[in-house]
Amino acid sequence: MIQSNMFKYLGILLEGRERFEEEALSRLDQTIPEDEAAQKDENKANGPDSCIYSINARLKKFSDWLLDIIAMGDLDAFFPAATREYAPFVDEMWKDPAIQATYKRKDELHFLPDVAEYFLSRAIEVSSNEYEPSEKDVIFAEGVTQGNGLSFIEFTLDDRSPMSEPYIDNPEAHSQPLTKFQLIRVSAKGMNDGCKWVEMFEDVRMVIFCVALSDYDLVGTPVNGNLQNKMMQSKELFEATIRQPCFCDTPFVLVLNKYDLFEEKISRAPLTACEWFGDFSPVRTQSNNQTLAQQAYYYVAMKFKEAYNDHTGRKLFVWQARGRDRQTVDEAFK
Ligand SMILES: Nc1nc2c(ncn2[C@@H]2O[C@H](COP(=O)(O)OP(=O)(O)OP(=O)(O)O)[C@@H](O)[C@H]2O)c(=O)[nH]1
Ligand SMILES: [Mg+2]
Repeated sequence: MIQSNMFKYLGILLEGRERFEEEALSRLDQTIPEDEAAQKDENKANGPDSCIYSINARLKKFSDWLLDIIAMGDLDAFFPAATREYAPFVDEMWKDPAIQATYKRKDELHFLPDVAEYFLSRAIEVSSNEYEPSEKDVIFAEGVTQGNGLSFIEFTLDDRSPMSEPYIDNPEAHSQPLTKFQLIRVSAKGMNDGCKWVEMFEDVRMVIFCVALSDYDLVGTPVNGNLQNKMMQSKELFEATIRQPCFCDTPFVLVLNKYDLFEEKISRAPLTACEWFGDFSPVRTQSNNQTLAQQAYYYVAMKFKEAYNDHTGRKLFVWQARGRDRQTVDEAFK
């Protein structure tokens, strides 16, 4: 998955490079005075024009090949099988000044995830036959949770609060067994498929619904050909889940994840980009020390709480997390 994704990221960069090169060259054309342009036309045989986004002929050949494969939807037929063979190209490409210049404009490459650099900059290591993803690599990898299947993990958590347990006075408190938890992961895709098997979960003690806060201005994968905002997709799934008759007595916890990305983008992309959040109006007063991100977070939490309360008459527990930061996830579980 990590190896195939690396070629997907490279493809997005190469497509961006082509676009930026075209734009830059056409701008150059327009700025060249007429007499020079006439001379340039005569000299065309001397080779193509170039700019900072241009790559050498060998890399261009590889780029054309990869982009063709991606356009045909054949990436999976080649990768990860051919990863090792093409790793030197990926490495060379990533280090090429044209790709680095393209990467500098990553904000304009909407489909390029922030992990692209993390993996592309280690192309040789990641492509080796001996490559064993570290825990961090797995946390950073995309698509690990995309299957429709269910998966689960069992864990214990020291959920005894140091405030309520007299730790020092009562050393026996330590020897009490910790509560065991079983976390079952249900992907959004699985939930969308009619939810027939959701009744299997009738006896779960709690539903943890996870939403990426940073989805508010993103477009999701089209459902029945319709493009839809990712936060709206989450809202619909949330509403469909809380309406499941088998969850009528089950408490819900909402984890609002990707707070770091949310914080980073909220000042450049307004929260109102999502139609559900159309009436968000941050307050800026001297007595209000909350940052824009904090205010936006509380507003989003409130929207979900309202939706939950309207339907169930109960209170929704909301927590904020940054999935790459273990501590915030542990706190959410506690
Ligand atoms: N910055 C940041 N990244 C996160 C956080 N939680 C998970 N990720 C990253 O999100 C990616 C998970 O990717 P995907 O498998 O595409 O899942 P997703 O992005 O949650 O969901 P999709 O909308 O289906 O793409 C990995 O790169 C994770 O490291 C977070 O709180 N902050
Ligand atoms: Mg993703």
